[in-house]
Amino acid sequence: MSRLVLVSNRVPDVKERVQSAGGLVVGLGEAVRDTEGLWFGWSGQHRENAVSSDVQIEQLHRVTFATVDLTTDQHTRFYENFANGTLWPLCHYRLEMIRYRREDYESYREVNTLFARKLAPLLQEDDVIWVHDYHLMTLGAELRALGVRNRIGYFLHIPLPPWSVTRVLPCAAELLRDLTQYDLIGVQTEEDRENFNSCFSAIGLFTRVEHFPIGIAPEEFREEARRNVDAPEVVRLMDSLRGRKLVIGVDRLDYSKGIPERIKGFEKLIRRYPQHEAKVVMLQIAPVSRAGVSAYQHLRREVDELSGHVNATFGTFDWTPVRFLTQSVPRHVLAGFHRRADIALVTPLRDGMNLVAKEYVAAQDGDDPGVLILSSLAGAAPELKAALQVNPYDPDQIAEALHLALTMKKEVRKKRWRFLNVEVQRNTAARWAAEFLSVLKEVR
Ligand code: GDG
Repeated sequence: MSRLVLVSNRVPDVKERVQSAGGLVVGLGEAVRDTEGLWFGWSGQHRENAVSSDVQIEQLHRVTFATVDLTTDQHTRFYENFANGTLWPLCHYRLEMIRYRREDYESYREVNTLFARKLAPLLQEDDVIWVHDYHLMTLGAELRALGVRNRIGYFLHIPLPPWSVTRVLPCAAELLRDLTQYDLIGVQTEEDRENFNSCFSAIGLFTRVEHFPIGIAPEEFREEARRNVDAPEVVRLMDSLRGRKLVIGVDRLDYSKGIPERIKGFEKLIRRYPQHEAKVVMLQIAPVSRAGVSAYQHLRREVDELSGHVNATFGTFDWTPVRFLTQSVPRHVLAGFHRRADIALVTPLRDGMNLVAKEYVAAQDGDDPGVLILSSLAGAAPELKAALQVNPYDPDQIAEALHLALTMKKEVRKKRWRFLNVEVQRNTAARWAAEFLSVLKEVR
């Protein structure tokens, strides 16, 4: 059986390797579980001069983890500036937020070249290589230039806009040309697939693109939620609510997630439907992410201000309407919170998929489930049609959906949840990985 080689910007850190974390790690972890695997990527360390640094190798069961360091300059230009300051806003349709500098793009190419040079000597003839995400668009072409003839697949976890938007990026055609060196490109949705094809046809090239919506490990998450429904932190949260309904949001603190619009929607709910005043609490968990990028610092201030404004306007001495947390919550506690929450508010302005929506569904008690309010612009929307879908740019729609959810009869909640749960159970992370790899193995 051939070996599977995974390449992603970050490889799971030591803690994540033994306990399951997010969907990507779980999905890929399951994909390598029954085969021998190599997982290659950045160590998470950056130092002044890493050009001559060796590959660090660690073995865990049948998986070899191979990591390299980046220089401080590469970390800034490749990771913060180009990947997260140029490609991320472009792919999330936020043209006004794009910062493009040619030096940053050159650093992006340089890091992809470095990855290829360090990875190539570790490869065996029949390895199947699977490269992940927007940090590594040109890695396939760099490996080909070094003579690597193995099958190489690529999966883009975030959306890809159509050519009319993508062409804004000065190096778009170059990146697309390099992407055609992959044997198969996987994306989350049918729409992303069509967009990729529109981009390739605009530059007169072709490569195979298919959509493979990513899932979670639903059984595992449901068990985690069940086990932790009375965990000390969950009990403390419930006590603090004093019988009020709980609306939960869980997102990296990222401008693609629509957190300000969501708080405005919650504010409109209280204004428009006074019957909910002092009867509902919104808990927004938003661990700080990419704090080195200025747009993220700005967002932090905006959410601070908005939640402070709602609390100062409507709060009473014993009711704080919005609780905004920027610290990460342990996964098992999160699972317990989800099971207890009456509503999940998942309203990204754009999202490749959005695993939180699926985790919330998996965590519910089928006899008394909560309601999922989901952005129609999340990649999960085509699968999760039984959610209350809203346009995330419209706080009025969010307010109406919240009111509907807060007053929804149990029978309706159960019926909607059953439809959602079928989807979440059917399309697991393991299945996602297996389907991508089976198509990759048959192309050419
Ligand atoms: C990218 C794409 C695509 C969040 N806060 C905490 C925490 N989380 C976990 C969630 C979930 C994961 O992080 C976030 O995954 P998402 O899919 O929601 O979003 P991105 O991070 O933007 O992921 C996205 C995904 O890749 C996979 O392809 O779906 O569209 O943008 O698992 O639960 N986990 C813990 N504490 C937190 O405070 N433990």
